[in-house]
Amino acid sequence: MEKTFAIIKPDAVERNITGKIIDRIEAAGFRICGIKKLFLAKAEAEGFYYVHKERPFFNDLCTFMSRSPVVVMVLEQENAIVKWRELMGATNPANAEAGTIRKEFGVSIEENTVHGSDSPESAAFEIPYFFSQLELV
Ligand code: 3AN
Repeated sequence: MEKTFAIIKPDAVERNITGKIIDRIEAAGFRICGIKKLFLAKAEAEGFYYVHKERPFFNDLCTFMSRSPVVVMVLEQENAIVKWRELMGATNPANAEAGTIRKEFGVSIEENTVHGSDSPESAAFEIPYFFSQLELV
């Protein structure tokens, strides 16, 4: 069993579609090990996205992620990292495949509704950024 990290981003929480996205996650066979809603301070968003700190969109991305609350989750199943990336779809919703969450709900390349770890190394950083062992059941 593999764990991955997911965020339902501000654009989706603002539109009240959190439940629709969680429904898709559970229907795809993921077990939700941990879930919480929180308000990211901008500095916390910057820490989370530090790998992108040299990218031109870094400041706008961190401003967006701290605009309103997010829902963070740890998801588990076999090959969870790849399977969650497949269910999310491509970074740019315009290029995402039909049936993916970003195709259905994404607003733009920045406001693309969900985040998912892109590798085991990313998951190993991202999960403990938000969850302690005791919060994962
Ligand atoms: P993904 O979320 O698909 O792994 P990354 O890791 O390349 O994509 O980018 C992290 C986040 O940065 C994306 N989810 C998106 O919100 C934002 N982003 C990526 N590329 C751009 C871009 N060209 N312009 C604006 N925002 C971007």
